[in-house]
Amino acid sequence: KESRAKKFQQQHMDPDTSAISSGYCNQMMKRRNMTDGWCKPVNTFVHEPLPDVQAVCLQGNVVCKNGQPSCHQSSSRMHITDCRLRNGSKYPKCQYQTMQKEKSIIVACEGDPYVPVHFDASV
Ligand code: CPA
Repeated sequence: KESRAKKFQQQHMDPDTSAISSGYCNQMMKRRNMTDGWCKPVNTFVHEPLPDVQAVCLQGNVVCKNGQPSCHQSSSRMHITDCRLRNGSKYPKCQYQTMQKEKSIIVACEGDPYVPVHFDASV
Protein backbone atom coordinates (compact mmCIF):
# COMPACT_ATOMS: atom_id res chain seq x y z
CA LYS A 1 0.00 0.00 0.00
CA GLU A 2 1.09 3.53 -0.73
CA SER A 3 2.63 5.33 2.27
CA ARG A 4 0.85 8.32 3.75
CA ALA A 5 3.85 10.48 2.79
CA LYS A 6 3.57 9.39 -0.87
CA LYS A 7 -0.17 9.97 -0.80
CA PHE A 8 0.44 13.53 0.46
CA GLN A 9 2.78 14.09 -2.49
CA GLN A 10 0.28 12.67 -4.95
CA GLN A 11 -2.61 14.75 -3.62
CA HIS A 12 -0.85 18.01 -2.73
CA MET A 13 2.47 18.48 -4.60
CA ASP A 14 2.77 20.12 -8.02
CA PRO A 15 6.15 21.90 -7.96
CA ASP A 16 6.82 22.28 -11.68
CA THR A 17 3.68 23.88 -13.12
CA SER A 18 4.39 27.38 -14.44
CA ALA A 19 1.03 28.62 -15.73
CA ILE A 20 -2.23 27.67 -14.04
CA SER A 21 -5.36 27.82 -16.20
CA SER A 22 -8.98 27.98 -15.10
CA GLY A 23 -9.34 24.25 -15.90
CA TYR A 24 -6.38 23.31 -13.69
CA CYS A 25 -8.41 21.86 -10.82
CA ASN A 26 -10.81 19.92 -13.07
CA GLN A 27 -7.81 18.24 -14.74
CA MET A 28 -5.62 17.77 -11.68
CA MET A 29 -8.29 16.47 -9.29
CA LYS A 30 -9.06 13.76 -11.86
CA ARG A 31 -5.44 13.04 -12.81
CA ARG A 32 -4.42 12.67 -9.15
CA ASN A 33 -7.31 10.25 -8.46
CA MET A 34 -9.44 12.46 -6.20
CA THR A 35 -12.59 12.00 -8.28
CA ASP A 36 -12.78 8.19 -8.05
CA GLY A 37 -16.07 7.15 -6.41
CA TRP A 38 -16.77 10.70 -5.16
CA CYS A 39 -15.71 14.29 -5.69
CA LYS A 40 -13.20 15.30 -2.96
CA PRO A 41 -14.71 18.66 -1.90
CA VAL A 42 -11.57 20.73 -1.16
CA ASN A 43 -7.93 20.11 -2.07
CA THR A 44 -4.83 22.31 -2.17
CA PHE A 45 -1.87 21.91 -4.54
CA VAL A 46 1.49 23.41 -3.53
CA HIS A 47 3.75 24.85 -6.24
CA GLU A 48 7.05 24.84 -4.36
CA PRO A 49 9.98 22.36 -4.35
CA LEU A 50 9.37 19.16 -2.31
CA PRO A 51 12.30 19.84 0.08
CA ASP A 52 10.81 23.27 0.92
CA VAL A 53 7.46 21.68 1.76
CA GLN A 54 9.08 18.85 3.76
CA ALA A 55 11.01 21.51 5.72
CA VAL A 56 7.69 22.89 7.02
CA CYS A 57 7.71 19.91 9.45
CA LEU A 58 10.61 21.70 11.24
CA GLN A 59 8.77 25.06 11.34
CA GLY A 60 6.24 26.55 13.78
CA ASN A 61 4.28 23.91 15.70
CA VAL A 62 0.50 24.51 15.79
CA VAL A 63 -2.55 22.48 16.81
CA CYS A 64 -4.33 20.72 13.90
CA LYS A 65 -8.04 21.22 13.17
CA ASN A 66 -8.71 17.75 14.64
CA GLY A 67 -6.92 18.68 17.89
CA GLN A 68 -3.73 16.70 17.26
CA PRO A 69 -0.55 18.58 18.19
CA SER A 70 1.40 17.50 15.08
CA CYS A 71 0.72 20.39 12.69
CA HIS A 72 3.30 22.88 11.41
CA GLN A 73 2.84 26.28 9.77
CA SER A 74 5.26 27.45 7.08
CA SER A 75 7.29 30.50 8.06
CA SER A 76 7.05 31.80 4.45
CA ARG A 77 4.10 32.17 2.17
CA MET A 78 3.93 29.62 -0.63
CA HIS A 79 2.38 29.52 -4.10
CA ILE A 80 -0.68 27.29 -3.88
CA THR A 81 -3.83 26.47 -5.85
CA ASP A 82 -7.01 25.98 -3.86
CA CYS A 83 -9.52 23.64 -5.57
CA ARG A 84 -13.14 23.75 -4.40
CA LEU A 85 -16.06 21.73 -5.72
CA ARG A 86 -18.51 24.07 -7.43
CA ASN A 87 -21.95 24.49 -5.88
CA GLY A 88 -24.32 21.97 -7.44
CA SER A 89 -21.55 19.87 -9.00
CA LYS A 90 -22.38 16.21 -8.47
CA TYR A 91 -20.35 13.01 -8.96
CA PRO A 92 -19.35 11.81 -11.56
CA LYS A 93 -19.19 15.36 -13.04
CA CYS A 94 -16.78 16.85 -10.52
CA GLN A 95 -16.44 20.56 -11.41
CA TYR A 96 -13.96 22.67 -9.47
CA GLN A 97 -13.20 26.33 -8.94
CA THR A 98 -9.45 27.07 -9.36
CA MET A 99 -8.03 29.77 -7.08
CA GLN A 100 -4.34 30.73 -7.03
CA LYS A 101 -3.09 32.08 -3.73
CA GLU A 102 0.10 32.92 -1.87
CA LYS A 103 -0.39 31.83 1.70
CA SER A 104 1.27 30.16 4.63
CA ILE A 105 0.45 26.43 4.71
CA ILE A 106 -0.32 24.17 7.68
CA VAL A 107 0.52 20.47 7.32
CA ALA A 108 0.42 17.50 9.71
CA CYS A 109 3.68 15.55 9.91
CA GLU A 110 4.39 11.98 11.03
CA GLY A 111 7.10 9.34 11.14
CA ASP A 112 10.87 9.00 10.89
CA PRO A 113 11.75 10.83 8.69
CA TYR A 114 9.18 13.33 9.97
CA VAL A 115 7.35 14.32 6.77
CA PRO A 116 3.97 15.80 5.71
CA VAL A 117 1.05 13.34 5.63
CA HIS A 118 -1.96 15.68 5.64
CA PHE A 119 -2.78 19.22 4.45
CA ASP A 120 -4.63 20.99 7.25
CA ALA A 121 -5.17 24.58 6.00
CA SER A 122 -3.73 27.66 4.34
CA VAL A 123 -3.73 30.90 6.35
P1 CPA B 1 -5.70 14.98 3.05
O1 CPA B 1 -4.58 15.96 3.22
O2 CPA B 1 -5.58 14.06 1.90
O3 CPA B 1 -9.51 18.12 5.37
C1 CPA B 1 -9.92 17.04 4.59
C2 CPA B 1 -9.08 16.95 3.33
O4 CPA B 1 -9.20 18.18 2.61
C3 CPA B 1 -7.60 16.74 3.62
O5 CPA B 1 -7.12 15.65 2.85
C4 CPA B 1 -6.93 18.01 3.12
C5 CPA B 1 -7.94 18.68 2.26
N1 CPA B 1 -7.85 20.15 2.40
C6 CPA B 1 -6.98 20.83 1.58
N2 CPA B 1 -6.91 22.19 1.65
C7 CPA B 1 -7.64 22.87 2.57
C8 CPA B 1 -8.49 22.19 3.42
C9 CPA B 1 -8.59 20.80 3.33
O6 CPA B 1 -6.28 20.21 0.77
N3 CPA B 1 -7.53 24.21 2.63
O7 CPA B 1 -5.78 14.13 4.38
C10 CPA B 1 -4.96 13.00 4.52
C11 CPA B 1 -5.39 12.18 5.71
O8 CPA B 1 -4.99 12.80 6.92
C12 CPA B 1 -6.88 11.95 5.85
O9 CPA B 1 -7.08 10.57 6.00
C13 CPA B 1 -7.27 12.68 7.14
C14 CPA B 1 -6.01 12.62 7.93
N4 CPA B 1 -5.81 13.63 8.98
C15 CPA B 1 -6.63 14.62 9.36
N5 CPA B 1 -6.07 15.35 10.34
C16 CPA B 1 -4.86 14.80 10.59
C17 CPA B 1 -3.81 15.08 11.50
N6 CPA B 1 -3.87 16.12 12.33
N7 CPA B 1 -2.70 14.31 11.48
C18 CPA B 1 -2.62 13.28 10.64
N8 CPA B 1 -3.58 12.96 9.74
C19 CPA B 1 -4.69 13.70 9.74
